[in-house]
Amino acid sequence: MSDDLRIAVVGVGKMGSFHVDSLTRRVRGARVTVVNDFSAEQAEKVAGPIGARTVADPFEAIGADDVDAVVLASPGFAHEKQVLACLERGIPVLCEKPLTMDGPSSYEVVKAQAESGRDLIQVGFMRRFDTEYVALRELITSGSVGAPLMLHCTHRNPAVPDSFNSEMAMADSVVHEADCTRFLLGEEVVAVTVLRGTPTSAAPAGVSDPMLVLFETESGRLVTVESFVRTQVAYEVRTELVAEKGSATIGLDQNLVVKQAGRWGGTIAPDFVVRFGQAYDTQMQRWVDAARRGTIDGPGAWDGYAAAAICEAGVEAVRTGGRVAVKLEARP
Ligand code: ISE
Repeated sequence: MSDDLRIAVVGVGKMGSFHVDSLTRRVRGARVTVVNDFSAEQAEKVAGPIGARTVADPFEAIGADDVDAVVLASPGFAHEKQVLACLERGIPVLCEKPLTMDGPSSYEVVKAQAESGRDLIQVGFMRRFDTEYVALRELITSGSVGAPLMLHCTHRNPAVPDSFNSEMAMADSVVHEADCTRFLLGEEVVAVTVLRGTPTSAAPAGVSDPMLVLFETESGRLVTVESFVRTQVAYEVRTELVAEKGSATIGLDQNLVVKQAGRWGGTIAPDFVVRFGQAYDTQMQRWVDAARRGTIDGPGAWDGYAAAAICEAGVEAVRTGGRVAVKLEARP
C-alpha cells in the first residue's frame, strides 16, 4: 500500500530477521524498504525475498529517502550513534536493548531526545507487550492481591556461546528482569547485589553460571533473579509476585497439555523468539501505529537509560561480589 510506513531494518541476525518477517507477514501498515547488515550476504538473503534494497552503510539506511522509521537490531555497541542519527533526522526508531553500552552514554541519548522535544526512541523491552506480563501488571495495579512485596524471577536459557560470560548474562539477560521490575512495580531499582554460586560444569572456567541477583527498589521491595544461561533444557522465564494478600505466577508454560500412551505433558519454548513471539509482534504493531503518527508507544529512552544504569551496577556487582548502588541522573 502506498501509505505504508517505510522501514529500514539495521542488523538482520536472529532478532532483525524476526522483525523483518513480522513486518512483512504479520504487522499491518508497514513494509521494509531498506535492509543493512555488516554481512552483505546476510542482508541480501533477508532483503531479496521481500523486494527490499540493501545498503552497506547503516547511516545511509537511516538517512534514505524511502525510509520513514528505523528498526535497530544491530550489535549494542553500534546503537548510540545510530539512535542519535535517527533523532537527528527526526524519525521514530525501535531500538533493541541495550539502548547503549553504559549508563552515561544512555543518559546523553535521554538528554538529546529531551532537547529535540519529541519522543522518537522506543527500546525493545518486548515483555511489556506479553499478555502474561500485562496481566500481572494489571493484577498489581488493581490492588486485588494487596500491596506487592517481592518478585522472584527465573531466567534460564538452554545454551549460550562460551563468549557469553557473567557480565554478559547481566547485560543481555538480566536486563529484562531489570526492566520488568520497573514495569511491574512502577519504581526505580536503587541497588544490585550478586551472589556467584557453584557453576555448572557446562560453563567455561571463571564464568559464574548460575548467579543469584538481588534488586532493591526505592521503596525497599526485594526482587530475586536466578540467572542461569546454560541449563541444557529449554528457555524458561518465570516471575512470581508475592503480595500482602496473595501471590501470582507467570511463565508456567501451561499451554497444550497432551495425554497419550500413559503419559501427560506439554512443551517448553526452545528460545525467546518462540516464548515471546506474540510480544514481539504486538510491540511491532503498536510501534508501527505510533510511528505513523510520528511518535512511539512503549518503553522509551528513559527506560533504556534506567536499565543500562542497573546493569552497569550489576556488572560491577558481578566483578566485586558486593552490593552496588544504582545512581540515576535527574530526569530531564
Ligand atoms: C537474549 O539476548 C534476549 O534478549 C532474551 O530475551 C533473553 O531472555 C536472553 O537471555 C538473551 O540472551
